Amino acid sequence: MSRIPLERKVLGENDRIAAGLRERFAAHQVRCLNLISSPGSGKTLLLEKTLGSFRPDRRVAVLTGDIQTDNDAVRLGRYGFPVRQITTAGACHLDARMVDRALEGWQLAGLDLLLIENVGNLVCPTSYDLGEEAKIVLLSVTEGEDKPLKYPGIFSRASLMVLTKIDLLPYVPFDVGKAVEYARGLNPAMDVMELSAMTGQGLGNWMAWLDSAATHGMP
Ligand SMILES: Nc1nc2c(ncn2[C@@H]2O[C@H](COP(=O)(O)OP(=O)(O)OP(=O)(O)O)[C@@H](O)[C@H]2O)c(=O)[nH]1
Ligand SMILES: [Mg+2]
Repeated sequence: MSRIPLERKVLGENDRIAAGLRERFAAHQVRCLNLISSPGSGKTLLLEKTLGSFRPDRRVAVLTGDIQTDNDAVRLGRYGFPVRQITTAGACHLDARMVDRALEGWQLAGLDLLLIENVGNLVCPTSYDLGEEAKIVLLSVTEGEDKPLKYPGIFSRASLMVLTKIDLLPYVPFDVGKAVEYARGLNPAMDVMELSAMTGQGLGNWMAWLDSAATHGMP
């Protein structure tokens, strides 16, 4: 009897559910984006600034993953858009089943854009398809420019790399050119942008990218 390694079995099941989600998103023309980064790179603050700059009638919702708390959903829930926390009880990533369950009761027909903040982790979330149209990787300038070399999986699969916290560039040794070179060495087609959610620098580019992704699909 052949033994299928457990990980492959789990991922196979995940892919099946993710394919169902992708079909539902397509049927309702919902663009779904999966934000992935190390803990603390600035996913939630960027999403807060994003929601804060949307018009109140924008058809957007957010799912946010966390191992333990609902802190991020509390932060994101202040902007008047539907937000749900997915607490993974120890798991280091979201999976498609968690997303499927979290969407229960939401009318996808009422949405154009679904933003998913994954659990802070640069490795585990990479292998789990959530039915998203694109993965976005955030890399803050405090993490070191070598991260694309050390964690190639996510940098190879992401459609966009957002370099965050650029307001801190005067204080930390981070070579933006090298970070981009390393990331593009893995993924030449990847879009790259730099921003500070704190000061607002570069946020216009992010909003334009998001609008374009929401309207036309991946830029
Ligand atoms: N200086 C500076 N700090 C930032 C910026 N963006 C986020 N931060 C700070 O970095 C810390 C972490 O930000 P979060 O948005 O919570 O990061 P996260 O990626 O959502 O974290 P997890 O959900 O734990 O993975 C907070 O103290 C933020 O205020 C930025 O652009 N500049
Ligand atoms: Mg967060």
